Amino acid sequence: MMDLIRNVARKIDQGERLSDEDALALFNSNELVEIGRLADGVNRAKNKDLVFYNVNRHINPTNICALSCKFCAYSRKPGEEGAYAYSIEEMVTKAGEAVAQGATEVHMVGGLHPRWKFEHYKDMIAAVKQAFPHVHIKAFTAVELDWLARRARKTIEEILRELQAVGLGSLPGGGAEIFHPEIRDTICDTKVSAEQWLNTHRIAHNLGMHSNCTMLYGHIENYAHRVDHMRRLRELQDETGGFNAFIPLSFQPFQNEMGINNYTFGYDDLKTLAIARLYLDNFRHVKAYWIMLGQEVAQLGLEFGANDLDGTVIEEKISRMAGGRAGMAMSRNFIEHLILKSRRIPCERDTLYRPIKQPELRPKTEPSSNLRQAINKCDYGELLTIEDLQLLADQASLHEVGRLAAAVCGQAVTAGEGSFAPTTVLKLAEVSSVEDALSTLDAVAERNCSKFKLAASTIAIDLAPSTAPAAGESAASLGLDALLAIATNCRERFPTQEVAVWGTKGLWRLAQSQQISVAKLAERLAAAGVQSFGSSPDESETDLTNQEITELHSLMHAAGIPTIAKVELTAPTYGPSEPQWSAFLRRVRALADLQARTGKVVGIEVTASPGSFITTSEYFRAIALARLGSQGIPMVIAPLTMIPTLSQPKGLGTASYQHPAEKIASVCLHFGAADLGSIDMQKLSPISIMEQIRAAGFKPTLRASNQQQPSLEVYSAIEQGLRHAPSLGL
Ligand code: V47
Ligand code: SF4
Repeated sequence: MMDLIRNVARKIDQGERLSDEDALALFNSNELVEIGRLADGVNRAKNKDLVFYNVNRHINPTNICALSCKFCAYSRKPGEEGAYAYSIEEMVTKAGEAVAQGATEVHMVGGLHPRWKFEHYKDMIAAVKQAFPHVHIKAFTAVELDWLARRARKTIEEILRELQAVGLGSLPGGGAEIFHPEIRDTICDTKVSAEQWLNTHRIAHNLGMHSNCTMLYGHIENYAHRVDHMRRLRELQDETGGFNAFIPLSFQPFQNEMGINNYTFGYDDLKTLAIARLYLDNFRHVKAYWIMLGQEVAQLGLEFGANDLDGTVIEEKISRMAGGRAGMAMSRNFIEHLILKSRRIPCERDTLYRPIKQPELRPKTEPSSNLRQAINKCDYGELLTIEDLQLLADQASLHEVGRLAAAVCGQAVTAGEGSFAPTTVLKLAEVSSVEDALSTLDAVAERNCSKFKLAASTIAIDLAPSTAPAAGESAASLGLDALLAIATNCRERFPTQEVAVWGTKGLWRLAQSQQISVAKLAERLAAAGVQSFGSSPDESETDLTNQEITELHSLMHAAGIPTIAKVELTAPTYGPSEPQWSAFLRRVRALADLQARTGKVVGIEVTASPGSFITTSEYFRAIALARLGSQGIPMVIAPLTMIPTLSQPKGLGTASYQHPAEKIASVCLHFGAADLGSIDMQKLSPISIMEQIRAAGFKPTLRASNQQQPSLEVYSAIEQGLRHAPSLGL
């Protein structure tokens, strides 16, 4: 595979165009970090450190549509529930609200209204333009234009000239979907053909109008269809040069007639952005459309060749109605925050990519010789000092630390595997007695087994105070005897599962309330059959010193209990300042030193401390640095349920991704993580997580003493992508 990367790198260096075969091979390769690094290089050569965004508003005039594309959750028939159509006054009002917030662009696309005449569409544009002459109107996909032309019995050129005359500025990129007839004829057979779509854009370009282009991916198409799609766009761009930006649109999987209910994998999103950047060598701009990717993947997209985050958007309906979770609007401040946190320079643009204000570019700096030394040390497998790690934190690119960290993972016994621990969690503070605890565990175990045909591999007794609204007794008040009795019983009832205790502070509280030493407590836990110890996800440990943490872990080790430690990254304020790398790295190093003494630290979990403003690219850097700073510790864990996310999901009942972190978790496996942490099977489906891991190119395995691998039928369901295979009752 590295031959492929070398070959592509050589072509890029020599200004040679990638072939379709190259693009296809990249899609089929698992070298995510390397592909991203190449794409980032190409992007920076074109756009330096600039990342564009615009202040805009989407107005979708109507969802009433004459067509019935199979993937579309947005359209309605006249009179159908949920059908709407804005009046021209309403549209002007909406545009006015956006202008008041500084919008320079209005983006208008919608359904093909069976009764609206061409004149009505012209009036729409004219009214908005008259009210706000300085606003750029980007409106109507090639699909809408074809519809208008047919209804008005005019040519596309005539339609475009008339719309241009009343204020149409450019065309959006929608309606392209997938050009290849094998797919197009299935998902939107009544829509304009690829040739018609491309010709409409050709005509617009020849009239001096710019346009965008999109590709709807992540449904039934394969990689070859994607490459075919991009090739046709590249050819038209060669001919006219009229495309501003390429925008891959990740399929939003709700309420479609194709029976697809999976979001795209973050891994696929990033690869698609990067390959688009590499293959579409005649495009200057590649957009990470956050509305469909989610803010987390969109920000990471900036490392994978994207140089544009689209805009503030406000009230987007098309993806929202199809299950988009990213929210309807993002403030200018938040967009800038994401860009600054990826160490790039935000630049507000107009529709034609002219900066609204000239940005200040940083002078290009060569990597310091110290940084090069630190990188060389990594490459030769030498131990890094805390100063080396700090240099990597401050100066190395995310790809560089990712590459180095992945190489460390590649040397591990479990290389190529991505593990996690399906877990049954018992909050001690939420049970009232030993009997209550045991019957709760029995019920959960029974439910999990019948639902997933898979037993948990770990039973975790969490000592943190309850986070439930009606909190019961505190752990300390239920007492040590109860904890020991529960552990002993678990060992008997669930002999193939590991019994873990979670909670550093909880352990101290327990020792204090029982007036025994932690050493003694550790011995008693070991005697009761407790086999591992870790942090509680619900209690931060940033206020504990490294010495306190390592001492507690070493007492556990002395009692024969292996441990997993937590390292939290802190960014106390919102804004461009860097997170507290030094404190983070020192804790990593303290744990690595402990490991050198006891050899019983099984892993370190990387999380953000509560309330911290950690963005996704910072989190990925933290994963990689943790890996590089703790060479002797078997695994770095990106605990799926504790990955910091930027947007919160809003109760989308049947969502395949119950948490946005699920979209990016398996990508962490490419940046030095080997494990996705404990997955509470009451909250997340282990099947979906295995599928994620597999999609990122790793073999999913279960961690901990449970040797009971998923049944073959579960594995084969994953292979076939049958996440909701009815026969399995999943
Ligand atoms: O044409 C419809 C797509 C497009 C779904 O030019 C879906 O700057 C995902 O083109 N999941 C409209 N996509 C949006 C569009 C666009 C968006 C942002 C910027 C620009 C630009 C253009 O949305 C449609 C269709 O391809 N779409 N349904 C869905 N379920
Ligand atoms: Fe209508 Fe566009 Fe939806 Fe197709 S994708 S049904 S053309 S609104």
